[in-house]
Amino acid sequence: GTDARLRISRIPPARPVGSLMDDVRQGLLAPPRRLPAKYFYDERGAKLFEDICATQDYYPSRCEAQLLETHGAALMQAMDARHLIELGSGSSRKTRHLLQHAAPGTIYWPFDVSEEMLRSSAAGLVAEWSGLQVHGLVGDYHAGLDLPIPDEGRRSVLFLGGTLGNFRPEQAEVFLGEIRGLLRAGDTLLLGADRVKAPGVLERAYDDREGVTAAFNLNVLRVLNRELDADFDLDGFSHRAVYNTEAERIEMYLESQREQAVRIGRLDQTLQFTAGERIRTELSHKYSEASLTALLEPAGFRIEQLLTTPEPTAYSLVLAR
Ligand code: AVJ
Repeated sequence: GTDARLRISRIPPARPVGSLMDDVRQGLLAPPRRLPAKYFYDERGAKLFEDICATQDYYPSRCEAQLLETHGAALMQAMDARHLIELGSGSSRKTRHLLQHAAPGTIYWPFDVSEEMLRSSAAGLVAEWSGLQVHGLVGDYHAGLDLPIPDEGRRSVLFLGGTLGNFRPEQAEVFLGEIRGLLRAGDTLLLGADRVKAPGVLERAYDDREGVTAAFNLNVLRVLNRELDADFDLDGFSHRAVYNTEAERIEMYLESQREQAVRIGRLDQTLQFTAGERIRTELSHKYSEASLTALLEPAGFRIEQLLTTPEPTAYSLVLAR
């Protein structure tokens, strides 16, 4: 039955990872104000991200889905994996283009912080494919990749959506090293990476005309209000997305619309914002073939396939071994 093929485990942090309180203390109390992007993803934020993927303007997930659909069979054959481990699996919707080519006995390990989304997508997958086992992992991959994968069988790590881009290059290299620690000779990494392109296309993708990205960005203030007993007025801040050409990255900000004070109850602190003052909420790096190689090679990966959608919305899937 489906129950025997579905398990969910909680993954405790393998190492201490800064709490929201620590990160707010470190990043928000004084300018330049910034917050780690991972706090977007409470249940509401995870759903808003799914909605972003359905907008006209946010091309990466559509491009990635198209690459997975077109090349899914060949990728699965090249990976030849018994264990498919997906970091930040979300709804697993795009991964279906791979899973539909899975050999019987394949085990899919979706790893995500959003338990509700993980449970419902895992249930859907085992119901649809009788040859598939799903072992969902609930946790934060920033706290390490010490995962209960059995020794037996080839592995492939899937890190899709371009999420590696949220790390600064030096952190990305460390994280790729951790991924490599999960893999043995012959195992693979399938990485989604958004490409450097015209700033206008990028800025539109991160400030979509339906306003979903704006709602997603502002949602982090709701997270702070709830978790830290803060009193951010969501109408007092607006969404900004700027492409930094030098650093080859989108930077998202929340900009204070006026001079205002914000109380953070659990820190017993009051923040003073000037009009126009910004909080940086996300970095999303864009890659060239050269920068991808420069990131992957020192981590011990060799690029085996580089699949890219056409301009103006270039997006790549990298199969590395
Ligand atoms: C899920 C991190 C890949 O950076 O494109 C989408 C998140 N932020 N729109 C990205 C996001 C604004 C997304 N990642």
